[in-house]
Amino acid sequence: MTRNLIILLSVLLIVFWIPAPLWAANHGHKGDRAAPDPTEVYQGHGIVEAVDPAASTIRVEHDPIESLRWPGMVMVLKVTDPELIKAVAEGDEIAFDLMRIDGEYVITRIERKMKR
Ligand SMILES: [Cu+2]
Repeated sequence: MTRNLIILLSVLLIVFWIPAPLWAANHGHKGDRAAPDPTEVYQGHGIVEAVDPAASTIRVEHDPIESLRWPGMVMVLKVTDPELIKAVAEGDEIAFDLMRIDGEYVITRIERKMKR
């Protein structure tokens, strides 16, 4: 009886407890999906919080991106071409394309919806 209980608890631990850290570690945006198509383009939408021309990055508060199963969040994203963020400023509402290049999600296109 006691032994069966221990076995049951062990099984429950393995099923419910061990995967938890795996889920938690899954929103690093690097490897959210097992084998993403490198040519696939993901569409995002959000508000620019900061622009860093020197690093070719923007910090954007983006809406959920269903195609990547990302929730809405704030993140720093690299752009493939510094020209893309030349006209972008803090507070701008943007639509953007993301591609996974060399294991990293990067912005390949930006369209300003509304500028502040
Ligand atoms: Cu994100």
